[in-house]
Amino acid sequence: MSLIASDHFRIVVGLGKSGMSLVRFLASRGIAFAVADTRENPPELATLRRDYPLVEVRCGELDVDFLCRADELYVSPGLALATPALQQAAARGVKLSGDIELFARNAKAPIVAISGSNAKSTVTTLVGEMAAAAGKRVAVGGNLGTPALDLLSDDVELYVLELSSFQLETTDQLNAEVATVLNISEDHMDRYSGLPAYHLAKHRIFRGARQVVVNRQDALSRPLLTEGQTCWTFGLNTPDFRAFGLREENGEKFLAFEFQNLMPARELKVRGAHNQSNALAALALGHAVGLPFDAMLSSLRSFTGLAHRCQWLRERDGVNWYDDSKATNVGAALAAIKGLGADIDGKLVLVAGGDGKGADFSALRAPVATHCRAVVLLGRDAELLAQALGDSVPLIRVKTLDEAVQQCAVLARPGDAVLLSPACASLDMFKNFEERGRLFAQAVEGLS
Ligand code: T26
Repeated sequence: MSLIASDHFRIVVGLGKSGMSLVRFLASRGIAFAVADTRENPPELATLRRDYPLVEVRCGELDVDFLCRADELYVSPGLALATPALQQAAARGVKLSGDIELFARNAKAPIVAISGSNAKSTVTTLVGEMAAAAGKRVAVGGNLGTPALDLLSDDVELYVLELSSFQLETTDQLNAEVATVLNISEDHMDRYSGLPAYHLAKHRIFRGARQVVVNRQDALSRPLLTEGQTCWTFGLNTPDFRAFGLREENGEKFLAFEFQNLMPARELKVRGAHNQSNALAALALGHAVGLPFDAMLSSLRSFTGLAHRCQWLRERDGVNWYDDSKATNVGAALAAIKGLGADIDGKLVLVAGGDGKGADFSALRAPVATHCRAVVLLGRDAELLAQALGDSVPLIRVKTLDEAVQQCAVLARPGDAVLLSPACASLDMFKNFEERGRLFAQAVEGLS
């Protein structure tokens, strides 16, 4: 790994999980590179020093002259492209790229690419399970699980990738076999100038795609240009040509493709309209890459949902407890509040709050007023949530998750459900939403 300035020298900017996958990829191909990170002690530093002791690493404030030794930078999704040092390097002719761009250039099998503000992990997991059930050698990852570059293998027949807007910002040409933006609602407003900029980043997923899947009930999911691309759609209404949807027959709802019923919606183990929509999206994506319906339907029948995604924890004194820690934005919390709220006899006791990332919480007010007995608030943006919710429902402020669980146990009555669905990121108090969910579940388990 020489440090000679040349046309073929790369710098990995950001040494987390995906940064380390870039290091492994570049090293294995004999490509010269160095590593930079704005943090003094990035997460994978010890691993890098152990496995690649000769690679140069620069920690702390980014040095533009150093960055300009590279012809291409692979920028972490955790670092804003607007960072001045990156923009200065770009102005001096350095290309800003990312791990997904490098993946796309090297993948030999078709790619199913999935983005959206919500449900992308669920749909990615479903399509992966469908492909496996169909006997395909499938590799699943990206923004969930394994970083994309670690999936690359000549044995793989199909890649299924979950992609975030930040990963797509550094991707020029994904060339997916089929791409989708499942839905768009406000998220990450601390990193974008507004919804249009966030929308634009997500829609880069369609670049070079041969087929697209569109949500009929979300106009923002529709790519601007589809000439030459095959377009499939999904939605909860009745399907037409090239469309997946719900059809009612003799009072029973069926998942359906065009004019053919596929299976009764009640056979899904996951509840709520949004989960029917997720199943239809997965069917559309799987169908686009030629998966047979029998394998896809058997995967749908056995799917019980992801951890921390409206996950049932226990029943105690007639109260059911749910962990929806993965609800890191308003849209996700709305789906849970409306979905679970409509499904229970009693009311919801909601636990919400954390890092709101500049979100507008006002859309929560009406459904919270309808479905919630009380809301327990915690975290950095608890007061912003309190302002948005107003006096529509009793609000209880707490400092810790343990305290939240104690309060909920007192507030909830038989028939009610307690729902952790924060509408916020967890990073103000926790390592990530998984840790937040685990600690909630632990506290719930600890109740007598
Ligand atoms: O878990 C939660 O509660 C919420 C997580 C969200 O709301 O979606 N996550 C992000 O917004 C998010 C997380 C966005 C990552 C982009 C990337 C990562 C990977 N996770 C995080 C921080 C990679 C790098 C960094 C930090 C860097 S890189 C660099 S150079 N200097 C840095 C919530 O500081």
